[in-house]
Amino acid sequence: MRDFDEPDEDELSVTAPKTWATGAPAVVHALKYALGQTSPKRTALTLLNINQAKGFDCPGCAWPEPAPGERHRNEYCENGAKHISDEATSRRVTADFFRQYSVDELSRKSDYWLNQQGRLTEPMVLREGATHYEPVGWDEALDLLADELHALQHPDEALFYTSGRLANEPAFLLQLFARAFGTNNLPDCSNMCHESSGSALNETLGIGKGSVSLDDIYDADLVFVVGQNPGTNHPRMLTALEETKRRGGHVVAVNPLPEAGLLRFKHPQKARGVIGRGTQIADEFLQIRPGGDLALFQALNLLLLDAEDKEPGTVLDREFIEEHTTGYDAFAEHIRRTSWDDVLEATGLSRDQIERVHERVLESRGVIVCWAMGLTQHKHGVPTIREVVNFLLLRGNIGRPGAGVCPVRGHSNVQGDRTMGIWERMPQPFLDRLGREFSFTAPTAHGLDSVDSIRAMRDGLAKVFVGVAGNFVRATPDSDVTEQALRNCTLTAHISTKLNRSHAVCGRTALILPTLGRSDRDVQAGGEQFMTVEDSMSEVHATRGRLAPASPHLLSEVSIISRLARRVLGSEPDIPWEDFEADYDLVRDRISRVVEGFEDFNERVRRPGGFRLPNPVNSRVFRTPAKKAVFTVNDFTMLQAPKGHLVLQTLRSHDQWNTIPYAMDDRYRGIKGGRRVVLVNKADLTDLGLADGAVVDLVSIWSDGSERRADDFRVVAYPTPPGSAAAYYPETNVLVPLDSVADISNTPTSKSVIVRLERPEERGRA
Ligand SMILES: Nc1nc2c(c(=O)[nH]1)N[C@H]1C(S)=C(S)[C@@H](COP(=O)(O)OP(=O)(O)OC[C@H]3O[C@@H](n4cnc5c(=O)[nH]c(N)nc54)[C@H](O)[C@@H]3O)O[C@H]1N2
Ligand SMILES: Nc1nc2c(c(=O)[nH]1)N[C@H]1C(S)=C(S)[C@@H](COP(=O)(O)OP(=O)(O)OC[C@H]3O[C@@H](n4cnc5c(=O)[nH]c(N)nc54)[C@H](O)[C@@H]3O)O[C@H]1N2
Ligand code: SF4
Ligand SMILES: [Mo]
Repeated sequence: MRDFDEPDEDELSVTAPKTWATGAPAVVHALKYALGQTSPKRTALTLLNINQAKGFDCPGCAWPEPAPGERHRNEYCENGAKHISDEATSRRVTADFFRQYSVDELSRKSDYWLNQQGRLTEPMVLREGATHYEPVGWDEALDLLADELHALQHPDEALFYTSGRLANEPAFLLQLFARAFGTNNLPDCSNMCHESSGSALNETLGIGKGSVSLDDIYDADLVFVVGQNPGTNHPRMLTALEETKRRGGHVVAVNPLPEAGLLRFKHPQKARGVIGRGTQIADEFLQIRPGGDLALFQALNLLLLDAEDKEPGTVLDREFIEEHTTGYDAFAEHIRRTSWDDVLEATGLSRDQIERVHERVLESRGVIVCWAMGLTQHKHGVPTIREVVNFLLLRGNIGRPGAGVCPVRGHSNVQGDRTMGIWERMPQPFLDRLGREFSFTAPTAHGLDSVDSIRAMRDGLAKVFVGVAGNFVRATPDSDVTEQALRNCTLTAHISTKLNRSHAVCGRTALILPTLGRSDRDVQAGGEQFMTVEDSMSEVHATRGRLAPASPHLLSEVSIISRLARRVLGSEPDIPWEDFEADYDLVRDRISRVVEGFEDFNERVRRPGGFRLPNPVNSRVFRTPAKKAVFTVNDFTMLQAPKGHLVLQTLRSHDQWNTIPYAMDDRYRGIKGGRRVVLVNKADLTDLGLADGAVVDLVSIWSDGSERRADDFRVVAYPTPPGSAAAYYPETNVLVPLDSVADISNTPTSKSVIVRLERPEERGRA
């Protein structure tokens, strides 16, 4: 249901989607947003420091920066500039603000409005039974939280959620605290994001991370961009793909939508990009039906096997397969049974199109597959990614230059957080090393992920929720269920930079603990501090804020976690929390002893550009039980909606950062002034008897017979594949049933929600 005010949408207008991305207008849009948030001076200071070796890491996506010597003076994109301006805003949320608005009123405000109020400035508490948040001192706030944690019957009744904005040092301390307290309940945003990638890659290659570097992307002969919209979500990836093409490589885009950046790209930092027609990025665009990727890669694998049969010894990398893999025979036998009729139906593509791409594969020595949410957020996300790995293994495209797997991560440090131990299922050797280093026994039972955390709160099994960064209530599925789950808690506490809905939909007692952002200077007893992050390509580097903090009352995340841990744990185990708070080098020393690949961390991270974590896959070392890369057998599946229904994907607009819309526009898709739109193919509209511009409710159906509804969406005729639709997240999260998750990874199926479109006058009649 739509239960809080959103900007007036009478202004909504729709024009044809754009066929190119970036260029001069992008720069103008970024500056406009920046100057709407803060002064020209602060804007200049922030923009000059983004992604520079001595500045701070862009708090946007996890796409890597080029090596320090190769960086542009403005090494950021339009959206990076918006993300940082949003944090560096001069607007402030003060105690007066909380006196003015009750929690109930705040819970009716839109995500946009809440974010626009600015930076949080002092700790606030909502006492049991109160209607308003009130100011509270840091000591009292942390005592209160510590008391609630002590009052639990078991540590597993507490949940510690993180979002990928969190840098390495606080992430390491958070998981240390949670485990010393006695629980592995460390749900994170990754559970809803690339968990399917981690599951598939761990099983097949022995490590849940991507294997390629930026140089590999430049040098590849063929790059697949699957289920990803880089023009909006990883804009500087287009610069890299432009370089791939300049060096003679090719790009295949696989997407249900003709996303602007995939088609044509104009480089904003080069004169030819600002004036010229730009570079055509995709040499082939496969407009696939949602969920058709498993079928596509099975078809490509079948074509490779057939080609090898015709000319034995010329297509497959037999040596690699024999020496480094296992499971080939069962895989090959299974793939040979693939039916073309099924493939064409599942993908909506023609055999010609798939064969053209196959020809390109044969012509290419180095092949990389990049992917994001279009693969991971499906029921069959894990098998689909396993099939992508099969595809790469067949021609030895793992462990050599210009080839490999590239899951493109979302949040700037989401990969680093996992490396630091933020995972409810951290492997036992890590837990052992952690326990040895700090003289305690880490709990071994797996903790709860995001979906299971919601279930636990719903069922009264978890009672205290601590969120470090992020916006749990809006990031998660089944909004009504999730909101009730959080309201069941005795206490919810959020360590945040900005106001969001998770502060308003809260437990009986609630805390807002405001913290420094990436761009803020962080001075502790031991002097000025920096932190570190790891990008999507395993490059670890320093990030150092440069601005005066948003308020004198802010504490860093490291301080908050250390002070809380001291209160909760006392001296048992003996962990020097006070020293950690004073000097982050001491945290890094411990990381270097616990986390693999971080030897001499303090020294190496001070080198310009930092260092790259080794990925054993690149030396063809596979840490699977068989010590080899694993071919897998994946049952063919097809995603189909019953008659009169559509497969709805929930996705990001150009003007939002995850749960936070910055504006009501989605420029590249031609949408302006509103977000309650649903993009539907013209032929489907005709079949459904609907016209472009009609207003409908989106009603999702689930196997238990239950229905969920999101009201009043404007229909936009759009070139989506027949039978499918698209609408923005988080407005549509209410439609995703909590139990609708990907097999194995437990990731909500945000890209395949079965819906029907209902006119408001039909409400309740179906
Ligand atoms: N500006 C901006 N940048 C961001 C974010 C943001 O919110 N705003 N979020 C960050 C985060 S956390 C993440 S995880 C990434 C997300 O980056 P993306 O994964 O690019 O994000 P989505 O908007 O979810 O888009 C998914 C894409 O997959 C396509 N798709 C959907 N279903 C299928 C399918 O079945 N098959 C195929 N082949 N494609 C499909 C959609 O059409 C769309 O182009 O972006 C990061 N960067
Ligand atoms: N339906 C649907 N649901 C989805 C998705 C989808 O595609 N469709 N995508 C999923 C994905 S991929 C992701 S990653 C999740 C995102 O889920 P989250 O990561 O939980 O959400 P964000 O919107 O990134 O969180 C924004 C909040 O983070 C806080 N914040 C920002 N910077 C900092 C900082 O430096 N420190 C601290 N402490 N706080 C900070 C601010 O208070 C801000 O309001 O959503 C998931 N949910
Ligand atoms: S591509 Fe990503 S990391 Fe780079 S500037 Fe843009 S948002 Fe920031
Ligand atoms: Mo994400």
